[in-house]
Amino acid sequence: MPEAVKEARRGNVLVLTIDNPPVNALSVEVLDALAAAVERAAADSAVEAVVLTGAGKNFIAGADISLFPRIAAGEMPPVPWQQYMNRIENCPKPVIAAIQGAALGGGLETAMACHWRIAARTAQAGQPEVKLGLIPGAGGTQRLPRLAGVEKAMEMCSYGDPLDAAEALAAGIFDQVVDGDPVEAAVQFALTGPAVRRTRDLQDRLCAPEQAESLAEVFRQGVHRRMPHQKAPEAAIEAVAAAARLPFEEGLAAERRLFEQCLRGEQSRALIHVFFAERAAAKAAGLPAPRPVGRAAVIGAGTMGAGIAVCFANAGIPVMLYDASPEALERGLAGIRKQYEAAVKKGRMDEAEAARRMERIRPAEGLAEAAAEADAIVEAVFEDPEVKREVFCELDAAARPGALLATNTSTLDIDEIAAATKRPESVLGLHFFSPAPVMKLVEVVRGRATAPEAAATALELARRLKKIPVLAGNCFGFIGNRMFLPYRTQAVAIAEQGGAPEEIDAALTGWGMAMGPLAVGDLVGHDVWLMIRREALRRGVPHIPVSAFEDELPRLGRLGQKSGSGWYRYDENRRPQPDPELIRLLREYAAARGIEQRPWTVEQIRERTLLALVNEGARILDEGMAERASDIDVVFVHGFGFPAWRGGPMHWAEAQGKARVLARLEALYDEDGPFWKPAAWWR
Ligand code: 3H9
Repeated sequence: MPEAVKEARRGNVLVLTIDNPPVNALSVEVLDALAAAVERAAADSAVEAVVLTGAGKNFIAGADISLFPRIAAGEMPPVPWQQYMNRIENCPKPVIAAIQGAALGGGLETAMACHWRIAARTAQAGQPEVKLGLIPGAGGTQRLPRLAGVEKAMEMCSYGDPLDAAEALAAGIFDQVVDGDPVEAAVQFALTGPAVRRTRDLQDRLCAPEQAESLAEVFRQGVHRRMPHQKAPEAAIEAVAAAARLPFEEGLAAERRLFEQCLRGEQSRALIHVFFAERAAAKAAGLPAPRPVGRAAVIGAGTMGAGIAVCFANAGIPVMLYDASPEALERGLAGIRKQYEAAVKKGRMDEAEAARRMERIRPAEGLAEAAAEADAIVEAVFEDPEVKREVFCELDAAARPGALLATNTSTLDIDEIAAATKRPESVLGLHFFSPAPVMKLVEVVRGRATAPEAAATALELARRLKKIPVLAGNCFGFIGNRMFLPYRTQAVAIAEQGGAPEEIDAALTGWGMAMGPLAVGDLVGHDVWLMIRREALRRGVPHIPVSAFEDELPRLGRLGQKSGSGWYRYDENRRPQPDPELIRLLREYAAARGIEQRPWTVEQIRERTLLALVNEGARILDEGMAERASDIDVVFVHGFGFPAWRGGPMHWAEAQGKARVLARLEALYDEDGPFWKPAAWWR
C-alpha cells in the first residue's frame, strides 16, 4: 500500500505530503501517520520546521465521511480526532500548512492545528460539517474563533459555506495567500525561523461571553429561517459560543459532547446518505465512454429553454438558441441578459465574465442553422406531443450524425418522440427543473432505443453543467413527477374529504417539505396540472382518479398564483391566504358526489401523502425505472424540496422499517382500496 503521508527534506525543513486520493480525506491511517511523522520531526535534531501539504488538487477535504456511519453504528470505535490535532499543534518546532484547493472540515481543522497557514489563490477554507448533520469535531469550533473571531466562526460553522482564499486571508484564517506554489512559499517562510504560534494560545480575537451569547441568539434566528428543523447548526453555534466562555480544553470537551450528539442523531445519518447518494447517482455501470460535446443548441427560448442555454453558457459551452417565434427568441435573450446584469449587480460575477457568458449564447434564425454544428441539442418547446414530434423530425434532418438529441419533456413518452426520427438511438430525455440555472437535478431518461453511448454522453454533459444527473426509465413522469402525482392525489383527496388546504400543507411543511402539495399546485398552475393528469389518464397510469376537485379549478378561473387564486387567494406579493370561497366550492363538490367528510389529524395527513409517495417509489424500483433507491432520494431532495435531513423518501421509509411501511400500506389497502396496493419492494 502506498504511504499515506510522504516525507521529503528541503534542507532543514521536512515537507509532509498527505497522499490519500481522491481528496486526501483523513482516515485513521492518515491521522496516525501524520501525527507520528510530526512527532518524529520534533525528535529529529536535523529538522527545524515542518511544512504540511496535500497531494493533488486539494489540501484535505475533511475527515473520511464513510467512517461516521460506522462509528455511529458501533462498528468501529470513536476516533480521537481532537487528540490528533493536539499532537500536531504541540510540536515544539514550527509547523506550516501549505494549502491548495479544499481545506474543508477536518482539513481546515488540521490547518488550524498548524502554527501558520500559507495558501494558494485556489484555496478554500470551510467547516461544512453542518451539511452532513455534524459539527466540527477536531477542535474547529475552538480554534476558528481564535483566528477569525467568534462572529465569523459562528457563521462558518453554522451555515457551512466555505470562504475563498482572499476571504480567508481577510478573516485571519490564512496568514498569506500566494500566486505561485504554496509549498515553495511555505518552505521559504520556514527558513526565516518563524515562531511556534499555537492557535489555542491566541486570545485577542475572542469576545466576552455575553457578547458571544448575543451573537449566538442572532445566528440561532438565522439558522431557524435558513435551515429549519436541523439540529447541527444550533449545536455548532453553542460549541463556538463555548470558546468565548471556557478555557480551551473545556471548550474541546463541549465540542466533543455536541459532536457526539449530532453523530448519534438520525439527521447526520440521513445527510451523509444524501452525500454519497448524489455521487453514486452520477455513475452507471456498464456504460461506454461519453462522446465529447463542444457545441450545443437549445430549441425553444421560453423560461426553460433560456434557462438551459444559460447552463451551457455558464459551463463554457457555446450554444445556439432558436425559437419558432422571433419575438419569443428576443424575449428569451432579453431575459438572459437581465439575469446576467442582476448577477453583476449582486457581485456574483464581474462585467467581463457576464459578457463572456452572454457571448456564448447565439440566436439562430432557423432550426437547421441552430442544429447544424451542435454535438448536443436540447428541445424545450411547448409540452405538446405533436409539436415535439415535428421538432424532432426537423432535427433529424438537420443535426450532425451522432449528435445527442434530448427532449426536456416532463410528461411525454420518449419513445413516441424518438419515433419521429430515423435515429432513436441518439434520442433521450434531459429533464431539467425550473429555474434551470439554479436547480441541480437533471433526470436523464433512456428510451427503449437509446444507445448506451448517448446515455453516457448525457450523464457527462450534465456533470459538466454542474448538475446532479439521475438515470431514469421512460415511464410516465419518469421518477420525480411520477411519484409526485400520487402524493398530490392524496393531498387533494384529503381536501375533498374534509381537510382544510392550509392544514394539509402545514402538516407537510411542518414535517420539513419546502412547500405544501396544494401550494405547489398553485405555483405550477392548475391549467398545467390538468394537462398532466389528462396525459396520465391517456397513458393509463394506474390509481389516478378520473376526476378530482382540482380539475375544476381552471374552469373556475383559479389557475393558481398567476391568476391570484387557486387553493389559496394571493395578494399582490403572491402571499397565500386561506380562501373561504374555495372551501365553499370544495364542500359543494364533495356534497354533490356524496364524498364523506371527516376530521384529519396532522399524523393522518402525513401518513397518507408520504406513504403514497414512497409506495410509488417502490413501484419504480420494482419496474427497474430507477437504478437504486438512493437515486430516488437524490431526485426528491434536489428537485422536489424533500428535506435532505430526512435522507430522501426511500431512506426515510427504510429508516421507518420496510415491514412497518408494508403493514400500514396493507391496512390502508383494506380500508381504502387498490390505490394502496403495496409494491413488491417492501417485501
Ligand atoms: C469532517 O471533516 C468532520 C471533522 O470535523 C473531523 C472531525 C470529526 N470523505 O465531490 P467529488 C469522495 S466531515 C470521504 O465528486 P469534487 C467522494 O465521495 C467532512 N470521501 O469531487 C467521491 O468519491 P467517488 C467535511 C470523500 O472535485 C470523490 O471523493 N468535509 C470526501 O467535485 C470525489 O468527490 C466535507 O464535507 C470525504 N471527506 O469536489 C467536504 N470528500 O469518486 C466533502 C469527497 O468514489 N467533499 N469524497 O464517488 C467535498 O465537498 C468535495 O468532494 C470537494 C471536491 C469539494 C472536496
